[in-house]
Amino acid sequence: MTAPSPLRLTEIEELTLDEAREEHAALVAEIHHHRELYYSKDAPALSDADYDRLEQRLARLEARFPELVTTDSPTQTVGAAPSSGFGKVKHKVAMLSLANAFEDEDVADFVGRVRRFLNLSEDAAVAFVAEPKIDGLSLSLRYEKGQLVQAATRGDGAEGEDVTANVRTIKDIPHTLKGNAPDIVEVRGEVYMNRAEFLELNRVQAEKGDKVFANPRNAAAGSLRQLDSKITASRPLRFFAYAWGEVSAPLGRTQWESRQKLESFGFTLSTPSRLCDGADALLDYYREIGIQRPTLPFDIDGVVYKVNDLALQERLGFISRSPRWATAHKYPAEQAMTRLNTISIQVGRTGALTPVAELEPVNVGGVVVSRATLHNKDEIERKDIRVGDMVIVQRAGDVIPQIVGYVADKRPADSHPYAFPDHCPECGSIATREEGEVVTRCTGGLICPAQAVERLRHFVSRNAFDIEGLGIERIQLFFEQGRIRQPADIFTLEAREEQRIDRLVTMTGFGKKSVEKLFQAIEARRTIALDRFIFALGIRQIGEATAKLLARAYRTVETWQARMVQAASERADKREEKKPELVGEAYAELCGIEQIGVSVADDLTDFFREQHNLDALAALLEQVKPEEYVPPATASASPVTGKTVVFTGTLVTMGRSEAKAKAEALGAKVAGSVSGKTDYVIVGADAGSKAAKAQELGVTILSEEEWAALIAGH
Ligand code: D41
Repeated sequence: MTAPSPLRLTEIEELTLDEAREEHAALVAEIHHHRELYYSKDAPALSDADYDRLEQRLARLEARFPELVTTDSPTQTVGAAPSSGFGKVKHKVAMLSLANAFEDEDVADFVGRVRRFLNLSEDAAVAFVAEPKIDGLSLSLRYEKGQLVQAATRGDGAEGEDVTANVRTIKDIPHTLKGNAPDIVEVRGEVYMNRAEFLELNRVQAEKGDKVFANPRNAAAGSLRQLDSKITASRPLRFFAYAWGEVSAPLGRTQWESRQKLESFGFTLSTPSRLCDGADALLDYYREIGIQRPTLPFDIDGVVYKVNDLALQERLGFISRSPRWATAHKYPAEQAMTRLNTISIQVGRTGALTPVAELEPVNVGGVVVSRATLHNKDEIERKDIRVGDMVIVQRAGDVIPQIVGYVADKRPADSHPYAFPDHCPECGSIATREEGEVVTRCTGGLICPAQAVERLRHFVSRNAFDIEGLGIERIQLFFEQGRIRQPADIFTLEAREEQRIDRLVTMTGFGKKSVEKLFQAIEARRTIALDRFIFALGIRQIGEATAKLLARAYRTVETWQARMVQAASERADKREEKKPELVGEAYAELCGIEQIGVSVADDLTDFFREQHNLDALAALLEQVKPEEYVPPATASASPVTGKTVVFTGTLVTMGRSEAKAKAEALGAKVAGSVSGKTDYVIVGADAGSKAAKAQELGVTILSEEEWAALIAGH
C-alpha cells in the first residue's frame, strides 16, 4: 500500500485551506479507489481498520473545512450502488403536490378562487385547516386490517420506492393501528428529523468518520434510503401525518375530523394547527407561526392551508398535480448574523473572479454556514459589504447561502470599502472587466493554474469527454503533479508513464489495475462526436446546445477550425465594425447560424485569437479524432439536403427564423452570406447586395414562391 502522504501526518487543526484542499483531493481519489476494489472487485487492498482511518480523516477534514465537501465526496455517497436496491410502488391514489403562496395577496387570491369556484358570496365563511409545513420527505403508509403492510416514498407522485423495512424502524409510525380502523387506510405524512437530533447525529457521524449531512432534510432522506435497516433504526427519524390516500371508509366529514381520526390511530399530527375562517385568520396564523419558527424543534419552510369540508374539497378537485383546495404559504429564507472575516477570490474555468465571503461559522436554521457567495464586484459595491462587517446570512432550501447586507451600527469605525483585485490571485495576470459585463476576468488564460484545472475538469466532465476513472479529483492530482497540464496530456499520459507505471501507482495511490483501466478508458475516447469535442474545449458561452449548432453547421473539425481562425482574423482587422457582414465572410457565416449572435461569435473568435489556445487545440487534435457530424437521417432526402442556402430580403409567407428552421430541418445548411459555395439564394422583397452578389457569382436565385414549390411536400 501507498505510504500516507506527509501532509496526512499533520494535525487537521494545523492545516491551511490550501493544504487541506490538496489533501482532500488525494483522499477522495484514494477512497474512491479502495471502494471500487472493495465493492466492485471484491478485492480490498486495505484492512478495514486502515480504510476506516482514511474515511475518518476525510470526515474530520470536511468537518473543519465544510467548503471542501462536494456532492461526489465519499462522505456524501454510500459505498455500494443504492437506489436500485428498492422496489417500485405504484400509488393507488396519486400523491399530489402543493401550489405556493408567498405574499399576503396570494393568500387572499387563494381564498377568493376557492369562493368563486364554489360560487359562494364574498362574505360566505369558508373554513380552512392551517398547519406547519415541515421540511422533510413525504411518505405513504398502507395499512390493511390495521397492520402496516407497505411504506413508499412519494417519488414522482405516481410511483415511489418501497421503503417498508426501513419505515418499520421509525418509532412514530405504528405497526398496528389503534381503535377501529377501516380495512384499508393509507396514511400520508412527512418523515423528518428534529434540528437538535440532526446536529447530534452529525457530530457522532463526524467523530466516527462517517457521512456528515448538509441539513435535516438530507439527513432524513439519506437515513430512509439505507439498504441496511439497522442503520435507519439508529437514526432519529420522526413522522407526522397530514393526509390520506386510499381508504375503504371515510375518516370523517372534514379535514379536522379526519386529522383527529389519524391521531386516534396512534399518529402524531403537525402542530400547532388551527381552524381558520378566512384569509385574515390564515394570515394571523402565518405570522404567529413565523414568530415561533426559530424556536420550533424542526425546520419548517411554510404553513399549509386546506379547505376543511371534504365535500368541498371533492368539488374543488385539482389542476394538473395540485389540489385547488390547498396551498402552501412559504416563509422567506432563514437568516442569521455573523462576522465577515475576509473575502477570498475564486477563479473559474473561464477566468471569472468570484468573490466569496469567508464567515465566522454560524448556524442558519440548523445548518452551519462558513462561506457565502458575493457574486461579483458590482454586488459588493451595491451592498457596500466590507471585511470585518457583521452581515446577515440567508439560506433558502438547498441554494448556496447568500449575504443579504451588513448591520450598520455594528460596522467597525476603521472599516473601508472593499477593493476588488485588479490582478488574478492565482496567477498574477491582470484582471479586467469588459464593457457591459458584470464579471471580472483573469486574462492569464492557460498560464493561470486555476483556469487550467477548471478547464481540465470541464474537459473530462460527463457531457464532455467523460473519461471513466478520470474524475475531477484525479485531474486535480495529476495537474498538481505536473502530469497533466492541458487536454492533450491526458492522451499522452500512457506513453509517458509506460515505463514507470509502478511509479505512477505509488505517486497516486490508484492501484495497478485501476491505472490500466484508466488507460483503456482514455484510449476509448480517441474518437469522439464533434459537438462533444467542441463543448469540451470550454469556450465561453459554448454550452452543449451551441456546440451542437456549430457541429451541425461546420460538419468537420477541420472546417470548423479553419472558419473560426478566419473569422478571428477578420474580426481582429475590423474590431469596431458592428455589422457582421462587413466584418468578413467567415464571421458573417458564424453569426448567420440560427441562435448564434455576435456575443457568442465574439467569444468564439476571442478563443481562436489566442495563440496558446491554438497550440492546445493543435496538440489535442494530434491525439484525438472528432467524428464528422452526420445529420440525423430525415425520412427521405429532400431536394435541398446538403445544399447551402442564403435567405435575403423580407420574406412574406414566413419569418426569417422559421424559414431557416424549416430549411435546416430539410437538411440544408443556412448561411448568412453568399459565396461560391452557395447553392440557392432565396430573395424576398427589397433584396439588396446579396441578390446582386448571387447574380455576379452565377448562383441560382429563387423567389419565395419558387423556394416553397421546391420544398413542397417535404
Ligand atoms: O408538512 C408538510 N410538509 C405537508 C405537506 C403538509 N402539512 N400537508 C401537505 N398536504 C398535502 C396535500 C394537501 C396535497 C395532501 C403536504 C403535501 N401535500 C405535500 N408535501 C409535499 C408534496 C405535497
